[in-house]
Amino acid sequence: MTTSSAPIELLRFATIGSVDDGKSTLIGRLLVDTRQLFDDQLDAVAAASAKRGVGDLDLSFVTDGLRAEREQGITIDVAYRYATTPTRKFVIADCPGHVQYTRNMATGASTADLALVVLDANEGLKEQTRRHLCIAALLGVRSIIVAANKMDIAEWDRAPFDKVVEQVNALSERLGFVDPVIIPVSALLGDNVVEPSAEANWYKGPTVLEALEAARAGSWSSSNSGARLPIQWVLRQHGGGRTYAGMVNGASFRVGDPVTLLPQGVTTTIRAIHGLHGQSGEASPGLSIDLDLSDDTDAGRGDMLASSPLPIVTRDIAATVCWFGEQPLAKGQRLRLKHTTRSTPVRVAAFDGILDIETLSVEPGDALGFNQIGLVHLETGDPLVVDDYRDNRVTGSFVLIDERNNATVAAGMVGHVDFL
Ligand SMILES: Nc1nc2c(ncn2[C@@H]2O[C@H](COP(=O)(O)OP(=O)(O)OP(=O)(O)O)[C@@H](O)[C@H]2O)c(=O)[nH]1
Ligand SMILES: [Mg+2]
Repeated sequence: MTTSSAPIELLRFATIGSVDDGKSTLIGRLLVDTRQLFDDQLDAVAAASAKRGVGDLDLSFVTDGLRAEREQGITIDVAYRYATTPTRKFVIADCPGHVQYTRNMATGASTADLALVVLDANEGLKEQTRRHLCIAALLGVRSIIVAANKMDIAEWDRAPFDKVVEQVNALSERLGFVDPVIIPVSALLGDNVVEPSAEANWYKGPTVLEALEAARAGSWSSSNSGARLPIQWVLRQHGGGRTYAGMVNGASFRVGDPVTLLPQGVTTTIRAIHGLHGQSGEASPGLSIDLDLSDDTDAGRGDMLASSPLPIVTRDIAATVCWFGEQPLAKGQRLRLKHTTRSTPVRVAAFDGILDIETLSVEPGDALGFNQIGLVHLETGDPLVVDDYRDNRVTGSFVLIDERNNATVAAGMVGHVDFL
């Protein structure tokens, strides 16, 4: 319990950066040094470390729990962890850095308020780190904290750190990250993670924990759109009539508000809102509710109830996609698109350009290779009700599915993003 009147804010963050640069070790260090782990959890990590012959305590084992991860010493799947300090609650997504698993990183970063970028200060900004930063920017992440890691190997020499600062600042300006905080750390030894380092007397900034506690929370769910209810279920009521169930996003719904059912384009008002705890006058983003409307409407799963400003209804989507399929994405290709509660066939109608992650320029091209980012036009079988991704991260995003094997092969954002 806190004694202050303000509620403790929740910050969702994801670790990003190239393989082996120390993301999991940093999270392990953060959790151990803020005493988030129980003795039996620490014992299990120590036992696994001894079994693999990796010293007393391999901190990366705190999040790398899969057998394949421990055997190969890499993260494969995103591991979610929770932490609480006297001023903050954290939901942590520890993502993999290996190029093969970039798709998992995109999943982990897609709900983050902030990215904790970990890079090896001795090696500088690598291509995979640039790729992760591009994807995080596309996914709407605006804040980053950069841990220039393995400073123990650099013997706390300031030169490699200064180089990282220069590289990160140049890229951040292009990608729209606001005031990145860049910190020299040793995740392995714990310098500047929770405890300030005695080694870097030239560094006067915050520790990683202090920077995380000071960061802006809640940006993931902030939006410029009106209220949205992608309909999940239609519930038939006793005595006729029906109500619509789903999860609210974008803004709040209030009883008496006008709402439009899309794609039908029918306008009515909200008669009642039923939540988990009974009836209420208002429903805010993130709540699962059941809406009762004043007029009889005929809607189904995949339709959307929306308040002004309204989303658009379209079958031609200009989008930015990160392609994770093993075979290239080509013009004319058919896939399935999943957007909120709707799923529809889709065809790649045109390529508008491919992002060069080295120069951040957009080059012409007619196919997207593994892990490439491109601008496309998609033609959908059914009309979709969408917002621009910059206005709403829920109704502005989608995934593409290869129907032959049901694999998710792309993450998509509605609109062509600013920096491209
Ligand atoms: N010397 C030194 N080694 C470190 C430091 N941080 C991490 N390491 C080592 O770097 C290796 C990789 O660490 P991980 O934490 O697994 O790296 P990762 O970024 O999570 O890797 P992926 O999740 O596979 O992308 C391990 O052997 C760590 O012990 C550090 O600050 N100093
Ligand atoms: Mg890892």
